[in-house]
Amino acid sequence: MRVVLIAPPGSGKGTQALRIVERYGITHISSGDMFREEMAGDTWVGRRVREFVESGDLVPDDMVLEMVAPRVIAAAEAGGYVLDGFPRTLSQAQVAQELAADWGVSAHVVLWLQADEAELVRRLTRRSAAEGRRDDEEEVVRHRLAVFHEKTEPLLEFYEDRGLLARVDAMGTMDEVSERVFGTLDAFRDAPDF
Ligand code: B4P
Repeated sequence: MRVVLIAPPGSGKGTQALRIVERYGITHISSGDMFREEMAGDTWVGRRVREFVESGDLVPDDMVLEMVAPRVIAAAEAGGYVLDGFPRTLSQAQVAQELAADWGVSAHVVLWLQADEAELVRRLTRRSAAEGRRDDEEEVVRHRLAVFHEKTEPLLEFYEDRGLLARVDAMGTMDEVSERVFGTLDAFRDAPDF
């Protein structure tokens, strides 16, 4: 199964991705986790992306694609993937679609998690207090949401036009959201090539 998960910050993208991995036995690819690991290791990549991540801006497309593309191909060969946080711009989506088609690893479905903005801010500021992620501070969260509206929301139409989009209500508890996610993905289980 090959799934793309797109959602505003705080909607439970990373949370639900881990549950999808557990249920369907596919590989989790989180661009955000990759960048945080590079930052924690103070690598060359980590030093370059830090200013973008901590201010809530997007990392430049070429750096993202370089990191994600080989992992997507490897994961598809190993049985499938859930892409968590990628693509996030129209140009990432276009390049990803061409590459995936060339390699025969295109996504089966794009899940779009939706939640009220006030709830998103509440969840992330709670995580900020618990984990101290700098990009979860309220001011940065509001900037990340603005970036999401401007840069990522156009992907809604991109995937809708291609018949890949499935919207999921991300309000409620994590278990309630998982039930809706699984309800959507289970329907694809009998599709060819799954
Ligand atoms: P991400 O790591 O993708 O950031 P995120 O949107 O915060 O997702 P996360 O998975 O952590 O949070 P979730 O909603 O699950 O990216 C971080 C940064 O990396 C970006 O800002 C950007 O700079 C860079 N980046 C990443 N990918 C990029 C790309 N493709 N292009 C360019 N730049 C890129 O969970 C949030 C909180 O809510 C958690 O504490 C969770 O426990 C809680 N929660 C979840 N579901 C809940 C529920 N139902 N009820 C209550 N709480 C819930």
